[in-house]
Amino acid sequence: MYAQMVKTGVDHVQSKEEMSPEERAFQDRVDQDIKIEPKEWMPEAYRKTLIRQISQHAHSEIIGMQPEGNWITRAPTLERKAILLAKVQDEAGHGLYLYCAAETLGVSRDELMGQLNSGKAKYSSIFNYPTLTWADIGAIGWLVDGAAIMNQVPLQRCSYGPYSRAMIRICKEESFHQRQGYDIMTKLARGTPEQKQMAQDALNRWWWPSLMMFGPSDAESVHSAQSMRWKIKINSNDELRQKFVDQTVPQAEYLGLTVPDPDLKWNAERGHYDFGAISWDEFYQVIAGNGPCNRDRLRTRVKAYEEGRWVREAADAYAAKKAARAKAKAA
Ligand code: BYC
Repeated sequence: MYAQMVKTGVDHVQSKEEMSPEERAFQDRVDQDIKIEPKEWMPEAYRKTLIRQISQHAHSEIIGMQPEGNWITRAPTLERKAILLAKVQDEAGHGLYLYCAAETLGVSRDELMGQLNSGKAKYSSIFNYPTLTWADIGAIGWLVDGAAIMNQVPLQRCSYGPYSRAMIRICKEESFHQRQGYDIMTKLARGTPEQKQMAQDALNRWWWPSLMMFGPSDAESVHSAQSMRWKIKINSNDELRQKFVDQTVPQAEYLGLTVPDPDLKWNAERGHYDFGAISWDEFYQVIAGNGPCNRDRLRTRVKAYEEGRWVREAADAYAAKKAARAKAKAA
């Protein structure tokens, strides 16, 4: 429905018998957990699927700097400000590792930036929601980074070497991000009744969008089956969403906060929490560009890109000068 670019999906997963000898040898390597490296042969759809996923991930990190950046000047203490600054800078770094990993697949940074700035590329739905109070910074760290870790820890084992190695580094930083968010929530939840209410309000607004981060249900997920076969994805969207709920509900209880879901309850038989229906209509609206902040996020990104043009031009001019000097010296 709102899936573009690469057509993979449940109906398109090839059996080994249907594969060419090259494809079969490739699948065998993936099955044996041998990493695929940039110069090696790979099916074109594998390459395109990786570019799609890695670049969407990179764009999410870059756009994800905006909702938190909004609070850097208003952080309540110098320490909180320094921590938030460091976190937002980490997101920029994650974006850069991921763009580099995507570039190893033969796509240029300019092309990827063009896709983001023109609104053609997707980035995580979660970053199209506003950060209205300081408690939102706590909720993002706790819930959004918590969801990101749930999704990204298994990706450290993905089949593509550069992506897998980027994820190892990113995950180390994400766990610090999650802890700083939970620390903010803990302080607020144990603070004045007004502060506790702020924390509850942030949980109310970020809970459902955080569950949507994992993507459509398995039955609706176009890419999951093929991506899991190639180990570009390790777990399905619903598996990770369930793990996230199971891990996060006790954390909310510890804070004395209420998860905004009347249908949430422990199911002893399944050994998991049952939870209420997700508003998929809202999710599809957000990823189609109609969330509360989509236009604002894109406008800010394009402005930052234009304002950085002189830096890119200066770097290019310096590189050209250096190359000309080296050539003259060699002659
Ligand atoms: N938002 O077949 P499906 C972060 C799209 S950053 C928007 O299940 P797939 C962080 C999907 O792209 C968080 N779009 O797709 C940063 C596809 O559309 P296209 C980002 C979504 O790829 C800063 C269509 O729906 N993390 O952690 O198998 C601060 C069908 O879905 C979303 C990553 O990117 C969504 N939530 O699975 C804090 C991790 N969900 O492309 C934190 C790597 C689905 O066909 N990515 N769509 O037009 C993944 O693991 C997978 O790409 C997803 C989606 C699970 C996100």
